[in-house]
Order: sequence, then structure tokens, then C-alpha cells
Amino acid sequence: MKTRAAVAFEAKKPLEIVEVDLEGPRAGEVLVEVKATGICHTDYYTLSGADSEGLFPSILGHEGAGVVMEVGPGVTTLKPGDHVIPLYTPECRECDYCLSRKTNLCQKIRLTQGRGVMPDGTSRFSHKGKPLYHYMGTSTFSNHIVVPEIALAKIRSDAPFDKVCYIGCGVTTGIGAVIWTAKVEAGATVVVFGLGGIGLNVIQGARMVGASQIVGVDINPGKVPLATKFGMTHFVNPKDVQGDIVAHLVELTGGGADYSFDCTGNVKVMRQALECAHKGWGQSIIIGVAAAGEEIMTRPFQLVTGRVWKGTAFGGARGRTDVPKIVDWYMDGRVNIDDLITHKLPLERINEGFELMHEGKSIRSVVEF
Ligand code: NAD
Ligand code: AHE
Ligand code: ZN
Ligand code: ZN
Repeated sequence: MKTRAAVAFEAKKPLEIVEVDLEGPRAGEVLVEVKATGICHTDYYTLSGADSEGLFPSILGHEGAGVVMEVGPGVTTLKPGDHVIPLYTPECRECDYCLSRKTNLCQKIRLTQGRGVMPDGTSRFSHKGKPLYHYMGTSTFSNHIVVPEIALAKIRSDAPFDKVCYIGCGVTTGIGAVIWTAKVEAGATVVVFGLGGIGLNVIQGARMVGASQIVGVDINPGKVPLATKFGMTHFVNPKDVQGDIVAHLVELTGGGADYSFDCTGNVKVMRQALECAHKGWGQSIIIGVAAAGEEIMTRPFQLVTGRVWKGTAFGGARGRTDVPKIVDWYMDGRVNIDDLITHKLPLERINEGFELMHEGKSIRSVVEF
């Protein structure tokens, strides 16, 4: 079939809206009509050329929601008409990783996903007879996609696509990092670095579990009103701090944060996040994605004295199990998504969404097909 997509033909170049060819689903695969997709900083990062797994030409996008149109042979859990959220972290429920119960990082199709192809090693997308790469197994910047069955979460049919698409990455990553990765408890002190589409969801998660102090750190003071609305109790702009930001945060939190989160992707900030965690027990969670070649650094003494450095992908969520629950939380009014979607754009204007993010003017831009 033919469909419309925003194609990344080259790194650092604007996406081009073109008609592409899409082959139908093979065994274990599903054809989905994407109704809406968010633009995450990770799409920006890959388009910038800094992603060691970045492939071109490709169709980016990993924060979508849509409707099943057709299923391939052997698909048993989905049928045409089902509403779904594509998962860049699938959940096969049978690989060693899934069965370990210790991680959400299902590895069943990770190798081919990283190579921009379907599990059988081929692409379903092409343009003018030449294959286009898939991205993160999702490619939600296309109006239609083919995705493995294990990479689709079935969701309730009354949830609005233009809101719940954000659960495909940002909402789940931020809230999940708090409740599943860090397991923040009521009364805890939390410091969040980076108040963008992920950091605000960390703040939202910290408020949900009853954290007593939620400190937001950002170099853009324009983020303060929304962060405050979502539960931030204190704001720190590193540019306004005289002296050492870590010492400032340790003092503000009365000895250090019980939990800190990096939502910037900046390795210097990751170090600050670790070192502002409380001696003896503070945990620091890396969410931000750093460019290829970057490395994190600290004195081992920071860990010897009890701080714990962790990372999280997709907030530790097991997609097919946990994503439908988060959709329910949104529909029940327990999770606020509407206020974080600051811009809605048609596909033709998707590049404006990237510019808004770069300029710090948006939290989430959502593209509707
Ligand atoms: P965003 O652009 O919306 O937000 C980033 C925020 O960080 C902005 O508010 C910016 O002003 C702030 N910031 C930048 N430099 C800073 C500094 N030195 N100190 C303090 N604040 C600073 O991006 P986003 O969509 O929220 O994504 C955040 C990061 O999380 C990105 O690196 C993205 O790739 C990553 N991410 C990771 C996962 C995962 O599963 N681990 C999932 C989604 C996104
Ligand atoms: N390809 C990148 C890694 C990017 C990365 O860490 N991605 C996160 C999700 S970011 C969503 O916005 C992730 O899920 N990581 C686990 C995995 O298996 O990719 C690089 O730097 O090579
Ligand atoms: Zn993302
Ligand atoms: Zn698995």
C-alpha cells in the first residue's frame, strides 16, 4: 500500500513529507494506522546524527497511538479495529529477559530493531524502489506502520489518540522511572534535572507517590509554571547559583536527595545528579540519552559511601502489561497529559515541532494524521 510519512533522508536535514510504499504484515506482524504521534527529544537526538544506532534514510517516531488494520499469519492477541500503542520496548513474555522478572528490556527482537529492520531482517518501507529503515521498531512518523505483535499494547477504545500517544514514551518513562525503577516512597526528597517532556512526568510521578520535597533544576526558567502545577516544590536555575550546584542542592534537601533523576542527557548533569544524592542511601537514575562517545564520571568514593547509580529505559515498564494501566490512570484523571501537550501539528508541519523543542518553547508537540 501507499502511505504518507515524514522521512529522515539524512542526518541534520529537515524531514520530508513523501508518499512511501509499505508492504503488508508477514507472520507475527500487524498493520497499524497511526492516528497521532508525539515528538520526543530522542527523535531529535537521532536526527542530529549523534545516535550511534542512527540509520538513514529512515522513518523516525516512537510515541504513537493508532488502530489495527490487518494482522499477519499467527497473530492471536490482536484483531482489526483494536486500539494500540506501539512499543519500542516490546514484551514477548518468553525470552530470558522477560522471564527473569528483573528487567523490562525484552531482547526478543532487539538486534534487528537496532538495525532498522523487521525480525526477518527486511524492511517493510520503501521509497522510489529503495528500502527505508524502520526506527526503534515503531516509525510512528508514518501514517501506517507494520509492527511485530509483541511490540503492541492493546488499549481501551475510548482513549483519545492525540493524548495517549504520549504514553508511548514520555509519560511512561517519567512516571515509570519513579514507581518501577526507583520505587520512590511517600515522604522522600526528589531532585529532577531537566523539566522537559520527561522531567515533568518524573515530577508528576513523584507527586503521585507522595514525595515530600520535589526540586526541579533547569537552565530555562520558562519551565517553572508548568513544573509547579505538576508538583515541583522548589526550583533551582544552575545559572543563578553562586558556587557549587551540588553543595547547593545537598543543603536545600537537608543532606542530599533520596532520589535524583537526570532528564537532560548531559553527562556533566548526570554527575551532579549522582553527587547530590544522599550519602549512605541516595539513588540517582539516568534517563537522559547521551551522544555517542560520551562517558559518565565520578569519584568511586561517591559509590563507596552508599550512593547508587542506575539507569532506566521506558521507565522500567513492561509495555503490554503496564501501558494499558497508564491509559486507565489517564482516563480516570489520575495522570495529567493534556497540560503537557503544548502544540498540535499536522504532518506537513512536523519540522516545526522539532524547532519548538530545540528552542525550549514546547513540552510535547503532537502530530495528528
Ligand atoms: P526536552 O528537550 O523536552 O527537555 C530537556 C530539558 O532539559 C529542557 O527543559 C532543558 O532546558 C533542560 N536542560 C538542558 N540542559 C540542561 C542543564 N545543563 N541543566 C539543567 N537542565 C537542562 O527533552 P525530553 O523529551 O524531556 O527528553 C529528555 C531526555 O530523556 C533526552 O535525553 C531523551 O533522549 C531522554 N529520554 C530517555 C528515555 C529513556 O527511556 N531512557 C525516554 C525518553 C527520553
Ligand atoms: N540508540 C541509542 C540508545 C538510545 C536509548 O537509550 N534509547 C532508550 C529509549 S529513549 C526513548 O526516548 C532505550 O530504550 N534504550 C534501551 C535500548 O535497548 O535501546 C544509542 O545511544 O545507541
Ligand atoms: Zn522517547
Ligand atoms: Zn522478551
